[in-house]
Parts: sequence; C-alpha cells; structure tokens
Amino acid sequence: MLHSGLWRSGRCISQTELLADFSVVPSDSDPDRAMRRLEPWKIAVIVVAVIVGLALIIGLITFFLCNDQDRYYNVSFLITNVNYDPQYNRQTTDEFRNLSEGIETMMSEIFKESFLSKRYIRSHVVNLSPDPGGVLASVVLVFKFASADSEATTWGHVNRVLRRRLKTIPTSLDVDQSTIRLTELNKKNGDNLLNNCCGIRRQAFSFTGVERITGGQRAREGEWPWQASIQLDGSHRCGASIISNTWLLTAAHCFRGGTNPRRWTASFGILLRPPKQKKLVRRIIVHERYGNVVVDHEHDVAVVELASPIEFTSDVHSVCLPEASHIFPDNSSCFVTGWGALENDGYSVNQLRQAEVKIISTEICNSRQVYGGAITPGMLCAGYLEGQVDACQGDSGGPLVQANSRGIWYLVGIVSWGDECGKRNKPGVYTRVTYYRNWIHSKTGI
Ligand code: 4AZ
Repeated sequence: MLHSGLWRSGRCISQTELLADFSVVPSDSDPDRAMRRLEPWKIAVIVVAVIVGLALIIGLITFFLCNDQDRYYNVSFLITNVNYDPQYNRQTTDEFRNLSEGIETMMSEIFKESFLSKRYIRSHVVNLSPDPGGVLASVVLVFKFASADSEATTWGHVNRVLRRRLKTIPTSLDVDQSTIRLTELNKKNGDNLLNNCCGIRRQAFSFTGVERITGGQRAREGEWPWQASIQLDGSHRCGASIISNTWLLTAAHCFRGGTNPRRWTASFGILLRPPKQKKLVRRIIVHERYGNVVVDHEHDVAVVELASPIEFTSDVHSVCLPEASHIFPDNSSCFVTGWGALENDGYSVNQLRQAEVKIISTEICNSRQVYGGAITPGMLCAGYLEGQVDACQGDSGGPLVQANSRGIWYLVGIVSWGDECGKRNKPGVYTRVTYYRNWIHSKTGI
C-alpha cells in the first residue's frame, strides 16, 4: 500500500500524525491551516450549532415583539340620561339589545379612531344594572397587544384613551366620568365572562357565498359553538343546540328510537370523531303533544338534560333563545348547520357543514304548490323555492340561527321536516322556537 506522507527520523509519518502534531503545538499565524486541522464533522457541528443559536435568538425576539395576545378589560360606568328599565335584566330583550348596541358603538368610536385602533378587537356589554343616578353598565373590552408590552403600560393607554375620548366625542349617552372604573382581567376570567354569554362567536368568520349542507361548505372550529350531536349507542342521530351548560334543545322526532337516557350521549365540536367534548345524558323531555298525530310533525321539540355540565370554551358554548314575542322577518337571512346527508337518503358527514337560507313567509309556504296548508303556527319555512340549498336527514334537531344587530346569534328554528332535500318548492320546515319559548322555560328554567 502506498503512503502519502513525509519521512521523519527515518520513518514515514502519515498526514494524520502530522495533524495530531500540529494540535499539540498550534500555529496561530495561519487561520487556513487552523481550519484544515479541524475534521469536517466538527465543522459541521459548529455550523449547525451557530445556525440553531441564531434561529433561537431570532425566534425569541420575534416572539416577544410580534406575538400578539388577547388582553381583556372590564370597564364600568354610570349612564345618567337613561332610566333603568326592568327589561335590562334579561340580555335577550330588545331593550337590552338597544342600549348595549349604543354602548358598544360608543366604545368602537372611542378606540377605532385612536392610536389603539389596530389593537382594539371588540366590546361586549355583559351587564346593565339599576342605579339611583341611571344605569350602571359593565363592558368587557378585548384588545390585541404584543406580549412584550407590559400590563401597566397597556392599561394606561386604554384608560387614557377611554377617559380623553369620552369627553370629546359626541354621543347620545351621558357618561358620568367620575364613575369610570377600568380593571384588567386575566385571560381565564376574560374568557369565562365571554364564553358564558350566549350567542357569541369569538372570531370573525367571513362567508364565501351561498352554500348548501348538501354539498356545501365545511364549518370551522368555533364558527357554530352551540352545535351539538346527539347519539344513540354512540352513532350520530340528530343535531341539537346548547342552550345552557346542562341543557340541549332538539327535535322530538329524534327519539323515535326511544328515550332511555342511558343509550344516548351528546358530543360537541365540529368533528363527530374526534369530538371536543362528550357528555352522558340524564333526562330526555319530549313535548307532551308530539306524536298525537292530529297534524303530522307538530310539536317537534324536545329538551335533553346532560349528566354533567359542559365546560364552556370559545369553541363550545350556548346560543341565545329569543323572547317569545320576537319576530324574525320574512326573507331575512339565517344559517342552518349539521352533519346531515349531502343528498336525500345519503350518509352523515364527519365535519359540520353550514348553509345560508332565507325565512319564507308561512303564507307562501302554505300555498298549494308548496306545502298546501301543512305549516302550523309552531313551524316556519326557510330555504329557497328554487331548491338546492337545504337541510337534510341527520340535520334534524339542529339549529337555524340568525345574528342580531350586535352580532349575537339567536335560535330561530329546529330542523324538523321537509319533502326530501333541496327540492324545488319544498323548502326545509323548522320548529318555530319563539312559539315554544314558554314550554322550553317550563321544562328547563331557561
Ligand atoms: C329528515 O328526514 C329531514 N329538507 C330533515 C330535514 C329535511 C328533510 C328531511 C329538510 O330528518
């Protein structure tokens, strides 16, 4: 074998030995040589270590400078030019909605035109209480600040803008400046306060046109947080709506398979498998007059009590129930959601779907070419006379919802029946929630 090397003391020494020699007596004057004495794997390790170190430093800097986090504040103040109305006691009344909308618009004007405009997310009135001087309002404010911003600094910014702009902007509400109290809420308390309010959707979701459940658009997590699936022996039977942490509202016809609570479970989250949460059922109450077939499909309503309370999160919480007197206008837009079939007699799907439908007047829906008089006062029609967009089998019991002017979602109907799915002149028929509002209260206390 040929050696490439030098002769020393009459013997041939290899390059490896030479390099070992250099490492004992280093020569600093030649960096090239110093590099050459490093083995390639060592160089690779050093390079990788330097890259990882740099990436870590850059990552940490971006995390602290650019990572925005939600910060919650509670602000309370006295409104002096409004007299307290007992209807403010319930969040679902028109009176509560009107005053809250005024307050939320005022908050929006305060922050949207300030240097905090990019940081301000939303405001939500959580309470209106009586006071000898007027009405005491309690509002949750949500901002997005960089994690690096100190709590004291951001609180100071919000407090200053709030007080300064309340003095200068024109509003129809007179706020007593001396009563303003601003406190920062920790994330857990802020989340809890908002998740315990009905009908709130925590993110803004944009819609991309009109879809149908049959072939329509998939819902995203948190988009319809009140949607539940009720399951018989572990398989999806019907949709349902969360109306409190222990009660669901659904259709009576879902329990044709029996009302033994031990065979029923409920799941939450947009996927049937795996769900976000699952609960056992304690009690099923079907409307007493359902199935006394004077009119087919009448009184198609039931409530389900859960064995333990749902843990409310931004992805799983309740929808608002309308007042019995509320009127949802004909032709107004609603959304129906469910895991039901994509076509008549098809299979259920694993991911929740949504479709935009319009309320059709009972007069039109009862006309000869539509349902010829089958629609009773406890029902309402929604969809399109041209068909295509509709709920279908497996969507039954699920919610038909509409947002009010504050962006709060109310339950309009419960998917009930229809002549197949998406057929011309055969829109979906829903149980009218306002008609059964007092029945729901009598069974659940809600
Ligand atoms: C059903 O059988 C069903 N197209 C639900 C809704 C509709 C039709 C049938 C509405 O559960």
